[in-house]
Amino acid sequence: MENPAVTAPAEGFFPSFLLVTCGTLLAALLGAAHRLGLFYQLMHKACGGRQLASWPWACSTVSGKDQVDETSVRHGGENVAAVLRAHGVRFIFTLVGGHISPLLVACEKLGIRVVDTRHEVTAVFAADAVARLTGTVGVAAVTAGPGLTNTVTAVKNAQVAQSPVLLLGGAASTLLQKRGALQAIDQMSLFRPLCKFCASVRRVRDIIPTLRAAMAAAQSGTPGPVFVELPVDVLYPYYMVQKEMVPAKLPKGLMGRVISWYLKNCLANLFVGAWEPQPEGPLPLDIPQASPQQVQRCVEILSRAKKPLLLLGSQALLPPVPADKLRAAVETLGVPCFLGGMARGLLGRNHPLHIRQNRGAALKKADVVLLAGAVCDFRLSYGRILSHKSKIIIINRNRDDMLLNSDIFWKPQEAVQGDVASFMLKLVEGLQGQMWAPEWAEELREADRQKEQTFREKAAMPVAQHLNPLRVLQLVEETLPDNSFLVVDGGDFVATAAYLVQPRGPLRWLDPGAFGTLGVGAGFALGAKLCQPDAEVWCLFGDGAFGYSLIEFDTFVRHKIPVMALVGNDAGWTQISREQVPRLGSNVACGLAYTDYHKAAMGLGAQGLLLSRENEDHVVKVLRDGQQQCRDGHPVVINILIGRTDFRDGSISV
Ligand SMILES: Cc1ncc(C[n+]2csc(CCOP(=O)(O)OP(=O)(O)O)c2C)c(N)n1
Ligand SMILES: [Mg+2]
Repeated sequence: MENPAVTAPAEGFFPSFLLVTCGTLLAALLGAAHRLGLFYQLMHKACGGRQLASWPWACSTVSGKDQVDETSVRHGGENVAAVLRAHGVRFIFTLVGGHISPLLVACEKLGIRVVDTRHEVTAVFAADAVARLTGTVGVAAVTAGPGLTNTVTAVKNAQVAQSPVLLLGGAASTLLQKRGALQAIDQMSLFRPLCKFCASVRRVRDIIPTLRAAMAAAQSGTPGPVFVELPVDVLYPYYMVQKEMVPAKLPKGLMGRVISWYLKNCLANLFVGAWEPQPEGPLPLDIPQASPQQVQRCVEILSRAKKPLLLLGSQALLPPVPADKLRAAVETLGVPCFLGGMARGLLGRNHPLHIRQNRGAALKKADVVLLAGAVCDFRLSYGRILSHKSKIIIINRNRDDMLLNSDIFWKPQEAVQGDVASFMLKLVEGLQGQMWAPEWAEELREADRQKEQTFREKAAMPVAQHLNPLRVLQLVEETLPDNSFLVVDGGDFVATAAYLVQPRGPLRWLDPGAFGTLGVGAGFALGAKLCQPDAEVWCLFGDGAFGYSLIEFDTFVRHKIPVMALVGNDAGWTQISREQVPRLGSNVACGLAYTDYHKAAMGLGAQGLLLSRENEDHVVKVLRDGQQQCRDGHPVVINILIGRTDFRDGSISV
């Protein structure tokens, strides 16, 4: 007797095996066809009209509604430029390479100013400055491989500073990737940890939607850099790509025919639908907002405060709220405030609500602290600077930043994830008519005055050699015009300036941000001057930091970008040596020379001036001379020989 339990599976096995095999095969075939773009091409075959292309799938009509027009000289670079223009991009920063030439030429044609720098990192720093100052996306384009690796520091800096930068990178052609092409590396893996959006465009028709998505991602949520890789074959015209991709002499035999079919199909897929009209303008942004209930709870906490304190950080200056609206809201609120990062200068110079010194002491005394875009990282001693007795309200677009070190060193009463400036406007609306006893702000101002008196005393003290940096910076503060932008790049000299020199308005102070990157100066200055050609751009450099930027005076000269650099030349990496010597007993690697940076700049075609003991009574005159030369259209370097003071003793640099 047959045992059904044994025979039944054997009967069903082969049909199911066949079914699975055929299904897998079909799925693989469909997948391959999809990858080769056969479906897309088939759909576009229905375009009608006389075929111009020599291949059946390459369909083109006389009316010009072409799918693959082999004769067209158009190229993907034009699509890139069209999207940038539709997003209001006015500048693109670059260091050229054959991989990206088409997009640069197309940008030039559309009136987007192409500014070529002497190092790719400068191009991205400049894009970062444009992003910060205009509230839009700053754009840089660099070539494949080393061009891109050279940008890494600036991209990371933009990520930490939450600056929306679009980095466009060249790449080997789609077919030659991972086959040993020139400058070809795995660029996506390099930028994925640095950027909030990374994409490699594989077909010309994908350029526009990919760039629109990248632009929106850069500005949405927590802003940051985005990366779009553009292989050469999506940027060059059809006939050039065909020449490179399809060998003139096709191999004989079946294998040859298969290869030839494959290559031609890849080419068709690259270009099919390339010039079909597509929307190019901005996509809607996704910006988190505080809920009315959260705002109401914060209103209640603040309304009961006796000694409230506001700390505004960089995020407060992000769009969509314009800086002057935020400034008005902060003034109406009437709470004394400290301004950090991009919020520096929000209230202009010497505003009665702006407290500048003794932040730690003020935080200890405050009963309610509003951290509006300020983060509990090293700048607030990881939250340890906050008092356990104070009620803390924190608002930030980024949840991780908002809760950084919370429940370890500090505890928020209200943590609100949302746009900072929009929240501030709603908060002020909710607190209408609320007043705080003037004694609190006056107490803080008095502490400021006392601290600033000690600065004046230190500035008047003689130094062993050269000029007292505090005195120089005091005179800079007195000379700095109202329409100026300050760019700062260096160690002790610029950290001292942060105490003594006040930015004249909102978005008029540019520093690297929490990444603390030396070398941002030239790029930031370039971006700032292009955004505000009528403003004066004053850059404060340490001599060490200036080394990164010096060569860009060539860029400033070629592109007629008259900015002024004040180099605090103490012949060393002082911020480091100040601690290294006493703690570890050696000045190794910290020494520089009193280099003639003004002469080096003159060699690059800029103007150079020297300030030293010889002309110490004429500091202001030399600054004014530099200013005048800038107004006459020249970039200027003032090399200021400075001596040592104890002003920064005790401040940490790790
Ligand atoms: C790219 C980079 N390299 C190194 C450092 C470490 N670092 C911080 S401050 C500093 C010294 C800066 O020297 P300088 O620009 O001359 O300013 P000074 O302190 O002498 O005023 C250094 C090397 C850094 N922050 N960034
Ligand atoms: Mg120095």
